Amino acid sequence: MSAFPLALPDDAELSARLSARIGQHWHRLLAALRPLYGEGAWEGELAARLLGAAIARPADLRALDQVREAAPDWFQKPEMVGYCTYIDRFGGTLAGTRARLDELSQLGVRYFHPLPLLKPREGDSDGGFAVADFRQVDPKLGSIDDLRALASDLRARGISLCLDIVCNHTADTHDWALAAKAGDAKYRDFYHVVEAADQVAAYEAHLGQVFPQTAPGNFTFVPEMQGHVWTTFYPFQWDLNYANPVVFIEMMDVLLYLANQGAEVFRLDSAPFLWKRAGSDCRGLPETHQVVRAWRAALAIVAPAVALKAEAIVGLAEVLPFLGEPEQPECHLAYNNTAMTALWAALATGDTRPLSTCLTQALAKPAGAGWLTYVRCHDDIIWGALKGVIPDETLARISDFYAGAVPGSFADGQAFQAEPGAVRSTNGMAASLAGVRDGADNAAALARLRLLYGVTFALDGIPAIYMGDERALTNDPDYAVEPDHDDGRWLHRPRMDWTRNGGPTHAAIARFAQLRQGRACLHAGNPARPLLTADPALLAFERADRGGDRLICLGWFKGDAMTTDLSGLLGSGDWIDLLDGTDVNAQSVAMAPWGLRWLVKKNG
Ligand code: OTU
Repeated sequence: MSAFPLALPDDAELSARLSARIGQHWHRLLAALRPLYGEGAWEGELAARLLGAAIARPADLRALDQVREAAPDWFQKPEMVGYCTYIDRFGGTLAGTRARLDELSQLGVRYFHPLPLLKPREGDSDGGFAVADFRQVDPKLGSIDDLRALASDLRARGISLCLDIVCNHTADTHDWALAAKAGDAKYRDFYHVVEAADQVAAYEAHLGQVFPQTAPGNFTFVPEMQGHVWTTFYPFQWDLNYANPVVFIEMMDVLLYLANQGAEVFRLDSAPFLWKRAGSDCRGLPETHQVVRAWRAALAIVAPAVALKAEAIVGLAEVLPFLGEPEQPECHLAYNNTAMTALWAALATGDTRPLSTCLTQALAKPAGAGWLTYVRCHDDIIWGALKGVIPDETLARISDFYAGAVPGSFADGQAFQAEPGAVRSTNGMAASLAGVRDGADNAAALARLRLLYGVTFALDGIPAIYMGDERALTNDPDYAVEPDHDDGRWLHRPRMDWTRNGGPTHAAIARFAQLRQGRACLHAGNPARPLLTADPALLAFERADRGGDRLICLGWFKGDAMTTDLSGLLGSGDWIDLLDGTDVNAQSVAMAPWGLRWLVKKNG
């Protein structure tokens, strides 16, 4: 293995720290990249960018690096609670968001994920996921100075800022794409351009489609390029060519730049799609994992305070590799999307066994990594992630259920696009999918919403609140009125209604967050272990710490009250429900309709 090719900076303290980190991680970086790029001049450029970013890193963030190197489990702490929103829908602008941070603190939030806020293309930008400049903020939201100010306000409150890295593609109006269109060969090589139509067909034969109705196919013919540009998502989102080491280095530089503005977590958007290989489905290829491992090593050298989060909304077997292995770490975090999806499945069917299966499978996660657990996000609920866990016919029925197309369904959602023959995914706010309808009697619907959040907050990981769920905010039925908002996912991207009280949900979620504080068994290093119950509608799982702290979460996925003997499961001793403070007798545990309990030993 080669030594680091450049001299370290004069600053003795920085140089000592860098030298230690380079000793640990430089060989990892090369080991990940050399199989992709061979040995070459790119190594010197890579080293130069790392050094440049290390020198530019502000003092307060360097101090945070040291704190986190000493406590690398910071993102696994039980106190971690997340919140995710579009900036324009929440605070209007970055400045407006800074004025709304009390909302986050009241909910116990320690991790804030604003959806894409970098400068997007004009017109439709897929909600900001078509980035025109990775170093500028969307001028409608503010400036890079506002972003830095938000990051430091958040940090002062103990809240970590998570930013999206839309690493799979750029907007067709990014400078790189414009240069490529103007005929610059260097930038043409930033993208995948296929000249012959039969070659396109050869690729397509193996590829799936993400938006088959609004953006069919995976290629877009671009006359200026005299070829078909690879566009997995919308035609204006051009997939980057990671077979080119310059692309890897440029995106790494973007990560380091944004880390130096104060981002503490990066959500790697569309992570499975990074590497392409003819004859494959181009999802989760081994080379994709090498790219992610290399970014991890780069951050470990320059900004060890920063964590990576994989956005891979696929089956668990494809998600787990993004968490790496002890000797080859990748992301610190990944979305536990199968648990989320199975939770909604349980709410529709009353059968919690698939959720227990997903939780059991999730135990395979490496100990040092963590899940991001959630009830809803800005995307559709993709039922296909449960392929193999729930039969396709049942998934199709669940999809219909949430679209309100099954008699007796409480749900008020809509089906999203899908490939022919595939189960259609689901759009809708959590409250609407749980049956909340403005002006109606929502007692049962709100109990369902509380159940979903209460289970999610008891699982291992960072539980993230999706904006508005804390106020039981419902769908935006008029979403398509806004320009460029015809994609059905805008149904669940309403504007925050600050006047809405939403019933008991806000207090319930704040209480879940509060109860997590300092509870050793809820550290993410203690996974949720499913417990067998006699009734499939009764979910039970345990969180247990080596020190003896233990919590059992019970969730009842039916609309009638019931009482059951759980002495086999709970054993002897007196139990108390943390949520309402009542004593619980193991021989007759009462569950309210859509009921939830967080049980701990009374004097334990
Ligand atoms: C992500 O989602 C974003 O979350 C979406 O909002 C974007 O539209 C998209 O990328 C393009 O940037 O397919 O249906 O396995 O599921 O990357 C959403 C990952 C998506 C994909 C995910 C993608």
